[in-house]
Amino acid sequence: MVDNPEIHGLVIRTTGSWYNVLLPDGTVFPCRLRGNFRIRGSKQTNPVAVGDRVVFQILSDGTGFITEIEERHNCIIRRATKLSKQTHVIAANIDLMCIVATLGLPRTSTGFIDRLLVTAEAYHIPAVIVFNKCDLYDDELWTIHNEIKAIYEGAGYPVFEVSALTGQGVETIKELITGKVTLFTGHSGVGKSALLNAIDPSLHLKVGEISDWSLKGKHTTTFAEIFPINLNNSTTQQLNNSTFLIDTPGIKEFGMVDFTPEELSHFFPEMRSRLHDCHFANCTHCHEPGCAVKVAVEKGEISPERYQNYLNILDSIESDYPLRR
Ligand SMILES: Nc1nc2c(ncn2[C@@H]2O[C@H](COP(=O)(O)OP(=O)(O)OP(=O)(O)O)[C@@H](O)[C@H]2O)c(=O)[nH]1
Ligand SMILES: [Mg+2]
Ligand SMILES: [Zn+2]
Repeated sequence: MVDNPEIHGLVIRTTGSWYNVLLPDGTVFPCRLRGNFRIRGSKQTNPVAVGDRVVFQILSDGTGFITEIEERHNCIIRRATKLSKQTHVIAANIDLMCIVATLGLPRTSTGFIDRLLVTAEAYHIPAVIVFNKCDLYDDELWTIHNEIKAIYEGAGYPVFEVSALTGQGVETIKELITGKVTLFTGHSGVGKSALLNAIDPSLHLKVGEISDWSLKGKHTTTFAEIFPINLNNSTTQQLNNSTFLIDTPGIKEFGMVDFTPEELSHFFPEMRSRLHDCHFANCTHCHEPGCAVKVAVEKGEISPERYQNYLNILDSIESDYPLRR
């Protein structure tokens, strides 16, 4: 392989032991990993994820052979199953996490949103919340929506309302994602793939049939995939393939990794800004006297719902933290 040049590309899809790698000119090579390939830490079920930038060489049969994974700016990791030690890299090198939520069909809880937000904070990835299916809202759902929106905007997170069905709000999302690598995540059935199709109709992603729909969701998308997209609207510049969307399979529960119970409040921005006012440096904001976070909750400056979700996450990571050592 002496004269075989090294080529740099982007992993756009992984299936079994094959990785599809995209080159800047638009060519895609099916590649495999060198057999003895290891990435730091052996707990991960997948050494290479979509969004990874890799170096490969072309073999005589036209397939590629990945020799190197370039250093990641970040990646999102979740526990493979609830009590598993194994972890799974959902995607790497993400600029924006777009949490897709719905108030009905299925209903996304704030507890679930907060687990995703904490993960985004832990990996230093900016996050926004997009409520889809707004075409289904009646006055009561708009009231609930506006209450939830106030909670998250109060905590510093942008909240958007869209309908992949009618196109409402989609232009705003296009502006938001231009020039970025954006990961779309959320429960099955919230309309992640439908929203990607609304952003770029040429994607033709598979969307769940209405008739298949059940409260549990159906998992129409079965593996993560990254799509380079071109937005041909007058408000955005020509993109030179700098805009990428990552569609992911729906998740039911998000098993968090990589941080300790003591760190958790650092990942709630509205708590983070008050931590230095707690009496104890290692305050967990549950029962300690002189806790600035609890005072802020009592004063209505921190949402009681976010605080309760904090306590629930704290409880869950305290009970399974030993698993991860
Ligand atoms: N009324 C309404 N239905 C929508 C909207 N967006 C998506 N749907 C429907 O919701 C269902 C699920 O949409 P998908 O795009 O497959 O959902 P998903 O989040 O990609 O689901 P998974 O791939 O299983 O994770 C489909 O029946 C869509 O037609 C919307 O804005 N309004
Ligand atoms: Mg999907
Ligand atoms: Zn405290």
